[in-house]
Amino acid sequence: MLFRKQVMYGAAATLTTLFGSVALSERPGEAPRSRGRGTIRFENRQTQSKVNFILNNGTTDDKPIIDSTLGGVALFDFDNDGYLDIFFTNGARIPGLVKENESFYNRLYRNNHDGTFTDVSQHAGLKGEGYSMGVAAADFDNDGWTDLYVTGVNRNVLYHNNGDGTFTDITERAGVSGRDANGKKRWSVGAAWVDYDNDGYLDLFVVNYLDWSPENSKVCGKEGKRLSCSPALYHGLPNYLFRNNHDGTFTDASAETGIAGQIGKGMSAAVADYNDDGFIDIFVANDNERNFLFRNANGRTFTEVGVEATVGYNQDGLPVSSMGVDFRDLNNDGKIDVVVSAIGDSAELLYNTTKNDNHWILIDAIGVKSNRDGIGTRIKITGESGLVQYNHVTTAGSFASSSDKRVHFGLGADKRIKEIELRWPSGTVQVLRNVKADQLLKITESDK
Ligand SMILES: [Ca+2]
Ligand SMILES: [Ca+2]
Ligand SMILES: [Ca+2]
Ligand SMILES: [Ca+2]
Repeated sequence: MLFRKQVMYGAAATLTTLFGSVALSERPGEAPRSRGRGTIRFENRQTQSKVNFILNNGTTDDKPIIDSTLGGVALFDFDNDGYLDIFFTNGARIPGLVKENESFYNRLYRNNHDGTFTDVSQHAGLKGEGYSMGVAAADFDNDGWTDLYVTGVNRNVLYHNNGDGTFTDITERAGVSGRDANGKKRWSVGAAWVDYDNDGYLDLFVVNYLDWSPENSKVCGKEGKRLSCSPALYHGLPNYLFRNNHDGTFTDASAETGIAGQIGKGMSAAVADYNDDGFIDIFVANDNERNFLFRNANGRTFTEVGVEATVGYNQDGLPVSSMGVDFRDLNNDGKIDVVVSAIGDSAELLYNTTKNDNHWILIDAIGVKSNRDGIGTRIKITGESGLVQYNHVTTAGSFASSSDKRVHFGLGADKRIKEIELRWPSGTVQVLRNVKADQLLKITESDK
């Protein structure tokens, strides 16, 4: 497990890899930590790519706290042409929290297969509403097309992918607007798709942050030199868990599952079956407070075990300011490309230009009895050298962002893989033997 320790009121960018996920954050103007270090090299091809997105947080002289926590990126193949497309979230005018002009629109860029991208946000119907924060991509209705959930301060939106290049906002019908029982919208930052009850349909976990509104916004620092206030000045919020009803609607299961009982200051979530009982668990990175680890009890309820599992605090027993989170074993040495969104600046498209002879494999798990995205599938690979690696399918992880669901393994010198074992959420165990490296391997869940 890896999570960042960074004070949240330093504005953060978001890194999401084209082939998996990393948990890194940078302040605007700083070079990404991994760039140029050691043997790994990245080259920013933003100009050539025609991805001209600039993250506009709409900040004002009072520096309201919402201005530093946005900037989600999703890498997903919205048109199923085999090439990853890029979606960015964006801010809005403060205090109105309305996307008044196109500088605030969320953006979808279609991959043209030649290193360039085309802005298709308008046609796709994804320009968005309100002050957006994060994004989570997955195929929640198992129709083969990846859908999007966009979180925000005053709007959360679920977009159904129509399969023809357009999306439809189905938030209200689906029942996932993020408003509480009193109709008050909670400020959501992260979200994660997870099939917590193993019924073959993805459920939605929404990470809520602070009880902020334009009316209760605090100001800090001297007039003319305002600073973003500490999150300690605001109350936290409980998170949401929405259970998929298989008909395009969701039931708010936050109370019955025990999720609603924990108040935090959540920024992002990651999912993994950490105790290997076949039910996926949920880790929430809280800012300035102890983190949560929700242990799944048989797909019905969750127990918060962050402290006993020793992830609640840092090694000094203090809460850490956790922003991004990743549950994976990151070692996720092949060529990994990265997209970065930075407040007030152009996005960066960092292509990995490292020269080496390492081998790799990219696995696309397609569920049949399990959810179609295969989210939650545990993959164990044994290389010809005997090297064993584990990973699992997820799109959650990294700050407010959504990664490619395909699972990448670096194989070092191994040109062949002795064995690939998949343990699907349905319980099915599937084994492939003697597989060659350096390929995208689609594996469909077997029916036995
Ligand atoms: Ca595509
Ligand atoms: Ca879908
Ligand atoms: Ca489910
Ligand atoms: Ca578990």
